[in-house]
Amino acid sequence: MNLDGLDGFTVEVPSWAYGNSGTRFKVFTSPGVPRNPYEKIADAAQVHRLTGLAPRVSLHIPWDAVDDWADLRAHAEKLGVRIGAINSNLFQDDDYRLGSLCHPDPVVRDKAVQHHLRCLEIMRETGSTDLKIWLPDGLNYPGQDSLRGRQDRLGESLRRVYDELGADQRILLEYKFFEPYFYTMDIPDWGTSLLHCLALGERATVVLDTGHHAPGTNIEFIVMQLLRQGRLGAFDFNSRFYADDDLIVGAADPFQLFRIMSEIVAGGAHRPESRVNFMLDQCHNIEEKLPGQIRSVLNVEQALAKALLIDQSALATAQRDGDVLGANEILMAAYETDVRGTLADRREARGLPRDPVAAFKASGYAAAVATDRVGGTQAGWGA
Ligand code: RM4
Ligand code: MN
Repeated sequence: MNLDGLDGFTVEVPSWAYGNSGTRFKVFTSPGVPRNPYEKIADAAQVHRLTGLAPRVSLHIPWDAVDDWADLRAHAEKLGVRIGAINSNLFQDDDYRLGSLCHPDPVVRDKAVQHHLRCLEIMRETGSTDLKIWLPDGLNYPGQDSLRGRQDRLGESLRRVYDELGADQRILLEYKFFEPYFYTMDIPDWGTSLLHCLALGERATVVLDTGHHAPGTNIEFIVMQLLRQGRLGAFDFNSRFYADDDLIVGAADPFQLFRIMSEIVAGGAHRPESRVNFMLDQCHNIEEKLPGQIRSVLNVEQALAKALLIDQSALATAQRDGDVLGANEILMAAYETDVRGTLADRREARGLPRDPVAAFKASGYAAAVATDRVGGTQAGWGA
């Protein structure tokens, strides 16, 4: 089995996966949950230590705000990881009730723009290159605001941010079809995100969150189309049973994950030089958080490994010959190959545990942090 295509492949983990989170009804707490960004990064570093796959951590601002960014960066680097995408939080401020970058009041729009400019500074101080914008703006009622006016305001606000990007910085623009608003979101789909990116310039690219589509959406088609345009900047991997569930990658549909990775391989986008940032966007409410992250990272790797096994030349021949079932069988043969043993061998050869989840459980880390992390306030949504 040739899995050389896995070399250099990485997955970025989110700081918020290590804090407490919950449903709309209840936030569950767990012993040992980090109390600050330093402890979140320490947890993230464990995922990398055990999988060798997760060398970056995304931060959410202001949830992860610290006084000394250089110090946080040094802390991460000492633990063998780096600061990844900086996520701007536009949904927890009273001023943003009617929107942020699209708000009808220019004063509020300016506040949201300034928040992004602050995020760009944080990126400079932490060595991050990616500014990730998930826009929570939208409307609950027809007539509430001008659909068109909001797009114009969004374009203007984004332009102000884009014009301040440093040479090595880029914008990752996420879309989501509903929630927190239900009549419409202001960036509900990949087409809207792409149009804004095209208007901004080549350093603006689309983020595809696997949880942000209607049931039945062909996500791999979107992946292919964005890759064709050179505008797939990043993934936010999670699951989607009914709607955005922030569960473990591939929990609902591992075959969909494979189909997505097949388009990634076909476009050569698994290679680091493609600069597609394979991020997780998850919250672990009832399951253990670190094993949840480890499992997710491994699920992405496993789907990529299977996609790398597709016999591309046989597939091309079958497609050219119009061999409908033959072509499908070639794809399915890759999907149905059990790669778990080969991936464990590969880990072992690189000095990593064959079973990272079991190694985490055996390490005593969970018990140690549960003892150490007493006092203070556990991190969670809003902190
Ligand atoms: C949103 C979106 C963003 C994430 C927030 C917390 O639904 O997926 O990526 O930053 O949740
Ligand atoms: Mn997301």
